[in-house]
Amino acid sequence: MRRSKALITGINGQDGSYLAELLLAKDYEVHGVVRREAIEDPSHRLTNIRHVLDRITLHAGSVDNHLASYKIISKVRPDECYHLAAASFVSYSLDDELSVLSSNFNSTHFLLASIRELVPECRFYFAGSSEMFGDAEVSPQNENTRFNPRSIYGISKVAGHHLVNNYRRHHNVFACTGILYNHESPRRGYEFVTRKITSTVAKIYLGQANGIDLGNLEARRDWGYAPEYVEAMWQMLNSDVPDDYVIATGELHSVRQFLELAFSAVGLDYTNYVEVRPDFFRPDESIPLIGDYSKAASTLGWTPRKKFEDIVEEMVQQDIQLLKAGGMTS
Ligand code: GDR
Repeated sequence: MRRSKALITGINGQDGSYLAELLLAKDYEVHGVVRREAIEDPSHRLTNIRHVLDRITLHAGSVDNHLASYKIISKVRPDECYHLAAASFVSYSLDDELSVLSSNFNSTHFLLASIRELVPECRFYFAGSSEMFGDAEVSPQNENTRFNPRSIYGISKVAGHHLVNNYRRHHNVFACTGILYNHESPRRGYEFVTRKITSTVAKIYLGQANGIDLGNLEARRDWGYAPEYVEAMWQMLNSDVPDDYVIATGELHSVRQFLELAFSAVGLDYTNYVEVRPDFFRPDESIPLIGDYSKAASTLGWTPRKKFEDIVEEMVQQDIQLLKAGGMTS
């Protein structure tokens, strides 16, 4: 029997790399899209997928270029396409605003248009986000909650989601949006608050830093474990009907709780190391983003498993090992 073929955009990101591992374990032929500079310099840039490079096929190109997307889809002819590449840091700066919307929206559009024309039977996963709910009107949120994005990033994800729905309804593409809440791991980017904390805790513990500057310690998030969230992506594309799903833990924790656990994992008291910087604060986040994943549980059989405390512990320990091995890049 022919092996199923999957194409992952953003394969070197946190989610892309875990998804590649999951699909390889399921005997997929795995293809990934990365920027040309990364292929030219794999030892420095492809850190998250270095261990599977001999088992996957990489394609150089930028998915916010229509011709590049078209060529890659035409060459690979995937059975499943997971579109994870995006500007994913929630920024409120004007410079970022101008590029985030067009690149996040266009990349989704170019892929869907290429799939529709070249491989209409290919199943498509779109990485949606809890930021689509933004200033949510209710808490917890589910698939029926009204979108109210508060950032251009959130707007770009709502726009992409509408496009996905349009292709599903009008062009018969099996396309799904996963509305994923924050999900973390030792492969999280250093700019996100969890990894910023665990990488700095490792540095403090090993005598390479003295403290950490943070924004609002009372900000709360629904933090899950990334390897489990990529399982949900696969389950969505392998169910009977295309649909959208909230993927979350249904639990809220504050940045302060994360800090406390991360520092205590190395026997330190966070209050001696933290400086709160009001200029790092985001606009008001009074109604918390917390996800109701009951549809994913009943339809896909997906549930979150790893506990918050264990995620923090794993991230701190891994960062200590990484720093000792000289592999920390930030
Ligand atoms: P988020 O993740 O914006 O929720 O988006 P991030 O880790 O950046 O922020 C989480 C919360 O922590 C507060 N915070 C800080 N955040 C950062 N980055 N740095 C700080 O110093 C700091 N201090 C406090 C923030 O205000 C916020 O409340 C992530 C991304 O992965 C998106 O791509 C994804 O769509 C959503 O999660 C779901």
